[in-house]
Amino acid sequence: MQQTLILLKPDAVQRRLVGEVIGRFEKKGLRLVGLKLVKPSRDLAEKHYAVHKGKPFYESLLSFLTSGPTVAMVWEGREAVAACRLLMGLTDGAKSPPGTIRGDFGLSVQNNLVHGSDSTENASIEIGLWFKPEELVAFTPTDATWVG
Ligand code: D4T
Repeated sequence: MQQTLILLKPDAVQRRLVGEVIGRFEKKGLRLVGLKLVKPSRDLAEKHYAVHKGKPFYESLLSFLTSGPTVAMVWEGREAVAACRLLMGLTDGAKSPPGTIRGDFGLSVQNNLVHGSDSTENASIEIGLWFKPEELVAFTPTDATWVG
């Protein structure tokens, strides 16, 4: 079963969209196996966005991610990485279709509310950055045979 790291970035928390966005992942049928509120350090933000180091938006992106509380979560389910990316929509909120999280709640590229791992390999690395193994709780949902 795949796992993926989802962040509700500081804009989602400041705009009081946490419950709304978590509800979308829940209703999709994904199962929550890790959840915490974090004020990311510069070191954690640098590691998380290491792939973007040197790009023009890198410093601004780090300032944004470290600017306030972020909800870090691990969601599990069949094809969880791709399923979560589809729920999130495109990077640019203005170009993201209605019905997606970014399409419904934003116009910005940087302040795009949510992060989701883009591959199973990166999910594993990112989960290791944000969570200790003992912070993840495995369980079998009672509706597993119905939801998939
Ligand atoms: P994340 O990684 O946050 O889930 O976003 P995406 O996977 O959709 O997009 P990304 O990796 O290309 O970009 C990471 C992060 O940087 C911001 N960004 C991106 C930005 O501020 N300016 C830009 O020009 C781009 C391309 C938005 C998301």
